[in-house]
Amino acid sequence: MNNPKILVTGSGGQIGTVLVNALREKYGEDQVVASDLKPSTSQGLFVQLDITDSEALDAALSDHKITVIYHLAALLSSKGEENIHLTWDINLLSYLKLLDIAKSNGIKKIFFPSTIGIYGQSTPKQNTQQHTSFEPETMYGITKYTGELWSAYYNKKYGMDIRSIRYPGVISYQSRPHGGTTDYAVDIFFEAVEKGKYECYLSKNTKLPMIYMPDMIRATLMLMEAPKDDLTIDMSYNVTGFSVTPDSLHQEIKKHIPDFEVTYKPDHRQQIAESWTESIDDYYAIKDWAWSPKFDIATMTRDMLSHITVPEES
Ligand code: AKB
Repeated sequence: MNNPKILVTGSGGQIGTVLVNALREKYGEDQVVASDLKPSTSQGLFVQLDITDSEALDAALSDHKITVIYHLAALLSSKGEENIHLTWDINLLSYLKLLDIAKSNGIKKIFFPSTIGIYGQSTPKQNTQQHTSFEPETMYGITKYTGELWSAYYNKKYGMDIRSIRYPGVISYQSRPHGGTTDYAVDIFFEAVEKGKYECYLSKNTKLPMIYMPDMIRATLMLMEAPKDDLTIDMSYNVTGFSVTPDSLHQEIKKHIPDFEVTYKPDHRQQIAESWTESIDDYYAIKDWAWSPKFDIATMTRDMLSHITVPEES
């Protein structure tokens, strides 16, 4: 494909903020249109867009002659439970409309992020395989799993080229997540630097798969650039960086901030986390597009702490 003209939906979120910059660096400033429900706070091409508004989406695609879509707009696992019908509308119905609008605009290539939230109690928790049991317990997980099935269906039936990764928790310093179950793994760093203490909403030994943002961006771009014939997964690729517990992150941060204290007060997110898996087998990503993470818990922690600074007193 010639230089793609890209639309990123949900560009104001944790991943969108960083992905838009990475895409602009790779393909050129004018090749990437960011879009979000909220007005943009940064430079560059931007369309303010409610993802449930099909006409506005259609107009944005044709006005900007879009050839590739990264569809990030979604409500995450915790926030999604507050209004499950709205979550269904935003995460799934809007995606289905987007697929049809993309198809009628001649756009075949789409990135659709899925999640470890598609797993449930019946999924083996260790080294979770690509092909396994899926009984998600959150509306977020249900919409993402159904979205994976629709993606595979459109790929087969209409020759679309929808690619997807099951994102683990993403740790980043550039932007903070909202409404997820894995948000603590970002918050803990900011609170360590800013306050020297943190109250965690998950219990001490709750283990979840994570990935550091630079690896997540690299994985996303690697998958989108991979030759189509090399891809053997039509739904969504398992990808991981490393697994952590709140305690292992605490101990790792303490190597840099010895007095850092963490207390535990599990809330409703504990149940969500316990329904997910602890570690992921990303065999197909390694085999099909040579995936390999660069960061582990130690190198990620050092890098995170080198980027977060204590806010100045006002
Ligand atoms: C969440 O916690 O909901 C997300 C995810 C793992 O998909 N970060």
